[in-house]
Amino acid sequence: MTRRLFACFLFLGSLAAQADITVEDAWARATVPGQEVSAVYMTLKSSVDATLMAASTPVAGSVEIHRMWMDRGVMKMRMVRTLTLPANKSVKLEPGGYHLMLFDLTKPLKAGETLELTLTVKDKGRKPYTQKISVPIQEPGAHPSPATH
Ligand SMILES: [Cu+2]
Repeated sequence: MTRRLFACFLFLGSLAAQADITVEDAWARATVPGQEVSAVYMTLKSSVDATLMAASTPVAGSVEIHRMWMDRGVMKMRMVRTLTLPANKSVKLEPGGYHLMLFDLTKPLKAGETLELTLTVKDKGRKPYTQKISVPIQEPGAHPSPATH
């Protein structure tokens, strides 16, 4: 890569930032007709201390970061404003734990298709930047899950 091209990559902050966040095992839960909510799971790893600020997808009216947990045998769920991504530590979004909740789906999520997801991430000294990922849609049965989403 020439110096000039490299400078160009630095200038385009979002492109330069793409190396920082690794996304693995992403999948979205397939829906049945009439279902307007779903969830997306993945493992995130950042090379520096960072924060997941938000997520969006063209197929949902809104996306929230949620956390689920068991409290004396009862499954509870709450929206969290942001998700901390400590440097070089894998943060799992999985059924029964953290997940991205999709609301007001504009179409059913069919297993075998993919959806585009945009993650908004912020780390120290840098403006929030976005990273686009492609998320495969799968039947929930493909993953052992203690929770409804
Ligand atoms: Cu949720």
